[in-house]
Amino acid sequence: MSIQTVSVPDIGGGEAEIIEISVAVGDVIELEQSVIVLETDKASMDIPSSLAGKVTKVSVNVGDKLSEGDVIFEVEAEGAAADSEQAPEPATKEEPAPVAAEPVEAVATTGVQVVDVCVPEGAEGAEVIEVMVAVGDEVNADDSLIVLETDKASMEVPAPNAGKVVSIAVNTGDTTAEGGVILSLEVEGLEVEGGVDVSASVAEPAASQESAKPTPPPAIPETASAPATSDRDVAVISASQSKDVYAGPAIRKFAREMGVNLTIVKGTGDRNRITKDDVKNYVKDIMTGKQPLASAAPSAITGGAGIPSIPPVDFTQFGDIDLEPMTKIKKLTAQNMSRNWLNIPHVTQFDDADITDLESFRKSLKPEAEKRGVKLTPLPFLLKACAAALVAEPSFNVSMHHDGVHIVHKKYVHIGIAVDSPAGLVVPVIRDVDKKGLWELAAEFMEIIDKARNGKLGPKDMQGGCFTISSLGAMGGQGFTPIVNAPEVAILGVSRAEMKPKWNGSEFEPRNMLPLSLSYDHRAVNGADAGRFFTYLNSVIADVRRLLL
Ligand code: CAO
Repeated sequence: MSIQTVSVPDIGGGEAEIIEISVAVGDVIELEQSVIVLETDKASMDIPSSLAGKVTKVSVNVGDKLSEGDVIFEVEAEGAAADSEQAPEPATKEEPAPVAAEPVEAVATTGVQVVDVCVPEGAEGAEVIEVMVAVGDEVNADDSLIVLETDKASMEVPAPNAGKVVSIAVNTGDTTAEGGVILSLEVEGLEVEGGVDVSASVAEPAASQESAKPTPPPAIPETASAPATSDRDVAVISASQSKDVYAGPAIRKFAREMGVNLTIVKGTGDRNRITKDDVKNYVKDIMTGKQPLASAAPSAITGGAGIPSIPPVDFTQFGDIDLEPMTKIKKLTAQNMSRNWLNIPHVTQFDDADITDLESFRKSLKPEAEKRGVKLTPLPFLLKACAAALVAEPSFNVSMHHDGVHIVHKKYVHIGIAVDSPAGLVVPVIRDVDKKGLWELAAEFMEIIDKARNGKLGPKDMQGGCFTISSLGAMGGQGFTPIVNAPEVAILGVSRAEMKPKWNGSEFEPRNMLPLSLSYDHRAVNGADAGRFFTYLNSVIADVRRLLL
């Protein structure tokens, strides 16, 4: 027994990315057992082990870019017969490693040519499992045209040139014949020996097609060869690429770009193969809320919990019901609440603020408020107090950056107010609260509530908040746990004030106490930040003269 390395064999030049690793330290592997899957933008290939034995070290990670000779893993080899220099080639013998139709060689005349794209050598007898284009489609060179499949491999046949699809000779389910035409492309500005400009020679399409036919592709060697990896090669997907996902490289790449986990996408293609439309529809369903958010690809920040959805219930089996369509705002609120609840680790802290003095001050201002035409509820005072606390505790005026590794420190103080409107819950934002006086805030507060209740808020009126106040004080309740309005850092829940006995050091005194609950994003701030903010806030509410300090 000796420790030997298994390296990347000849993969046709260039680099390929590891998309799957099927071995781990301690695994006992067999000769030619698939150990990793490499992928370029056009091809996926299983890399088999050149050695049998026990894996002692894996030197690569998913996402690494590898090229020929790079070490994949070390193995305590059984016997020392093979070494990495004698690695079996990545494509298995039975699998075709076909090559796509070559682009037409530039030789003589130019014009509009009709180019037939033919079944690549080695792919005869394969089944057409997906036709990815339609007549009239404009394609770029290397765009995938059809997907062929044998019992061992799937392959995408790319366009040899950019052009327009003028006819398609195959259907899903067809079995391909050697050299058979797959489809014809109208290609512009091509120089082809003996080529005929079809725009001037439509009467003889056959001749045009014949003369413009691409150079036959090079033969596929009988024995296994290096996998097709050049840009114009056919993508070969081993059936073992992933036990759970049935999709071609182009779809896998597309899914990765969209951040979609293919294992949860339902394939509608032949034998449940995942098509590009399946991925697009999946994303569309997530965006429109048809698909539960929990099954989306896990984000870098959350780690993804994979929450199972609630099974559907037929309520009519329990009695009569009415089914009311949700308003747009209610649907959005439902989505946002679920998103915020699932993504943000909430902590909620409770306290009672003494508003005895604030209330007597507010009541003393009522005549003046009437003269000014504003209604002075406790809310404008709370706005002012929250702004002061955000200024005094800047570590709390922050947001989690969407990259998950930065904190955004804000030099502005914009505060949202949750308003219960006939259409649903909306949160208009009052800007620069710290710079505004009480009367100005009271007037603006009335104005935005009026806009909110009459459905007059624009998207900009509801953006940019640092913090939200949600008051259920007029309705009652002793406390609640509000949900943070992402990307804001926190939300203050305000419940109904009531007279309570408070110990003043020598006796119990009746004081008007306002129950407050502060929910915050524990990714962005710690309990200590929240504690300092909350204590300062309560001190300002208890003695509004502190706002002058
Ligand atoms: N305790 C006792 N009384 C209170 C109070 C409190 N915490 N807050 C307000 N009040 C009183 C007001 O002073 C007013 O009485 P007066 O007319 O005698 O002064 C009365 O209750 C009615 O107030 P209001 O509702 O007209 O005004 P507001 O400023 O308190 O609230 C608004 C405005 C828009 C915040 C509120 O109407 C609203 O829509 N709240 C819903 C918030 C919500 O749904 N949040 C979601 C919950 S989950 O996050």
